[in-house]
Amino acid sequence: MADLSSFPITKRWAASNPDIIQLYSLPTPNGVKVSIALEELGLPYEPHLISFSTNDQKSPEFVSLNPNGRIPAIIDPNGPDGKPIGLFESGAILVYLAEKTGKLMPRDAAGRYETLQWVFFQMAGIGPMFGQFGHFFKFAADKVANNSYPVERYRDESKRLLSVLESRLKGRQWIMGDEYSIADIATFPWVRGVDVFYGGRELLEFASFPAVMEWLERAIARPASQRGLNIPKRD
Ligand SMILES: N[C@@H](CCC(=O)N[C@@H](CS)C(=O)NCC(=O)O)C(=O)O
Repeated sequence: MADLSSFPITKRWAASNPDIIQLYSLPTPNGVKVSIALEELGLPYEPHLISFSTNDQKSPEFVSLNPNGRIPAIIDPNGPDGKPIGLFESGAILVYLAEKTGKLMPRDAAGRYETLQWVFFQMAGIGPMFGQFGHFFKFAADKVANNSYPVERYRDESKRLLSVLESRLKGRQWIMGDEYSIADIATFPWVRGVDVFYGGRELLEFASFPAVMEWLERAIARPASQRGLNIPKRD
């Protein structure tokens, strides 16, 4: 049986099966990337709910695994060289899982770099910009009631990013063509989330991005997405 005692997070969120991947998360756009990938890959794992209502993500135990105090994070007891590894940053976790299994990423070098390029596009562009849009449009709307600039700035940048995605998806089933990959898994939860969590569908003019909308529907409909979108279960 794997010994995870060197990871202080396991003192607060105990592993009932330390031989399988431990996932510390919440079903947010960044969190579900990892549960969806794990479901797609069929890897056994144990989800632990990190609750924002009790600020679990800032607790010393959680921060011992992710010093940035944000979900998702994992421990894989069977990491490189058979040793346990802890990881945070959803993009890094997706790349790790793809490389561990040889799935969800093209095998050839050029296809691999192209996939990484789109994963980074999500991590550096779509995630942060959609997140700021949601913050000003929904969560801090009262603070910017007399200043339309923040919502306009992030609305315009989000729409611009959606148009980049639209051009990429026109004539393609998935971001990498016929092959479903971690680039799709990184990206679709954010496009869904900007609608479901922030109510931004109209303001971002979703209807003007038909290829993105069809791709989003296809991605959400996958059985692994249906499961992963609700893992870990909220209280
Ligand atoms: N770049 C990070 C971002 C993680 C992130 O921002 N997670 C959010 C949830 S989607 C979070 O933990 N927020 C809690 C907080 O900021 O305290 C990743 O992709 O893993």
